[in-house]
This record gives sequence, C-alpha cells and structure tokens, in this order.
Amino acid sequence: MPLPAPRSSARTERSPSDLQAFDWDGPQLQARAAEWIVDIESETAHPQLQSFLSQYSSHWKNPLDVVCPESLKHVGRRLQDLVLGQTGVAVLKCGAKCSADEARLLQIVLGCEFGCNVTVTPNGDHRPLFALEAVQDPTANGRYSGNGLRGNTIGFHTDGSGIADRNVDLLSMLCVRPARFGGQSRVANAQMAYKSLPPTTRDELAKPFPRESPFAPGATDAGLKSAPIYCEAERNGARYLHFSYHPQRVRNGLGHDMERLEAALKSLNMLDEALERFSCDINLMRNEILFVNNAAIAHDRRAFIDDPLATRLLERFWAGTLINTSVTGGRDDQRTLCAVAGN
Ligand SMILES: O=C(O)CCC(=O)C(=O)O
Ligand SMILES: [Fe+2]
Repeated sequence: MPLPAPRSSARTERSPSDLQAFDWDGPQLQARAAEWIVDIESETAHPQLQSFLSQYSSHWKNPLDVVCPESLKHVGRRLQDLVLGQTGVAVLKCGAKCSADEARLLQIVLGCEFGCNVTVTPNGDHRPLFALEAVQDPTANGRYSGNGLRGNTIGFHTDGSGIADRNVDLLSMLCVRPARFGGQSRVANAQMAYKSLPPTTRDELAKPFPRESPFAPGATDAGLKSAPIYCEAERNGARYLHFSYHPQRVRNGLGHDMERLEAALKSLNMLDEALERFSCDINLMRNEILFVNNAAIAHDRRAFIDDPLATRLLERFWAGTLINTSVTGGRDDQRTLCAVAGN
C-alpha cells in the first residue's frame, strides 16, 4: 500500500532561503512549534504503525533484531532534517493510545536512524535506555553522579561532555511520566549564544577545557577528557560550531589552575548567561520524545517536585559513535549497538 505523503505543516511555508540551520532565539523557536512538533499519528498510516508496534513493543529491551519499517522511515528522515539541519530540536508526539513500551520502541528505532546506540546504562537495569528519575541513591550505587537522578537544577549542558570514549551526537528523552510540579525541559541555541559573545570570550572558550567525568567524580588525574567548549566543525556540508559543555563538570575540571581560573570563570559565566538568553522551555508531556542535536544545542530542565505515588520518569537515549572501544572499560556499563539497517 503506498504511504501517504508526510503532512508537513509550517515547513512548507518557509522558502528554502529561509531555512538557515539553528537560527532561533527562544521566542522564535516557540513561534515555529508547528514545524518541529511532529505528530506520529498524522505522519504514518495507522494500521502499519499499529502492527509494527504490537509485533515489536516487547522487544524494546533487546532491539537488535528490530529494523525501522518503511512506514516509519520518513518520520526518521523528517526528524533528521529538523535536528541535524534546521532547528536542532524536535518533539515527536507518540499519541495518547501508545503504551510506554511502544513509545520506548519508537524512541530506540527512530534514534538509531541517527547513528549507533551509545547510551550508557547501569548493567543491573537490563535495559537499553537510561532512566532519568529522582532516586534515593543519586550515584546509582556509585556509578554515576549525574544530575538527572535528582530533582534539582542542572544548568545548560550537552550530554557526554566529560566522557572520553564516545561522541554523543543525538540525545533523546521520552517522557513516561511528567513531574507533579516543574521539571520542564529546556533547550538553548548554543550557536546563537556564541555569536552574541565578545571576541575575547569566544577565544577563551575555544581553548581546551578539562572535564570531570560523571562516572569518575572527583578524579583529578591527567586522564580527564580535555576539549574546547566551541570548535568549528562541518557536517553534511554545513558549518557549525561544535559545542561540548557541562557547567559544573567544566568548572570542576579547572581545579586549581590559578593562571587560568579568573579568565576562564568569567567566560563560563558569560556563556551561561548567553545560553539563557537564547533558550526556550518545552513542556514535555507523556508519550512525547524530545530529540536534540547534542553537538549544536544545549539542554537543561527546571527543578521539580514529584508526586510520591507517580514520580517523574524520562528515558534517555544517545546516538553517536564510539571513539575507542578498547578503552570503554567500566564493567558496570552496558552498551547496546543498534543493528538497524542504513546507519
Ligand atoms: O531530567 C531531565 O530532564 C534531563 C536530565 C539531563 O539532562 C541529564 O541528566 O543529563
Ligand atoms: Fe543532559
């Protein structure tokens, strides 16, 4: 049966010359919501989607044998167009009738269209998605000190900025349960933020910064990953500024480098302010997946307070590349590589 043509909305109203990558501030991104909020039910023939989901939803924990069906490929392409070359951000609405496992399957299958699954999860979880949920032991038994396991604020950051063995190109987060109060996702345009900074600050942010690793908090040895916060890059013929940053981990990584400290901290504070100026809140609701270009756009979330009987739960996926599999170490980490054709 031929597929219905994707029903794109505002995208068709913008002429090609308007389509500049990552050219928004917060209010502009909001105004373009019809372009980057994608409703799977209006994009895909219902019976085909339904039969794929009912056949494979129980496979989401071991998705190696799941291949993105033709009926979903164009949704994957639409998400890639948006995330890699247009807004850098997209939300996929999976629909009210979708079960949590069906939404997880969609997240993995569509996420793997961006690259390999390089999500790091605690082995004991036996699942390919990282559960972002406020837990009693926010270190996940000492394995991870990330903010996602607490209800506090984080600050605009990119994921994987302190991890040396992989590039995280795409981040996606599925909302299984929103918080009772707060917890809204936030995105900031790191490209526009950079352009708003004075040249001395830009120069400072182009120098290598050591970063604390979320899997080895407190380590101060020479093994820390060191990389510039901004560096020029090119992808698919488009030039952009590769952004890699976590406010706390970069500051902790500076340690006692007194020579650098004053100028570096001044630049980091200016960067944080600039990211705020180019940011937008996204109120992710149940069964919605936020896709973020992790090399160009920063993300954050508001502090939250849980309903004790139904705690906030987001599930995180990373697509990207492993840099050197011989040093991935960490017996507690599980890595699931996707086997989806066409990556
Ligand atoms: O809890 C969230 O919404 C996001 C958490 C996050 O960005 C992280 O842990 O890296
Ligand atoms: Fe994050």
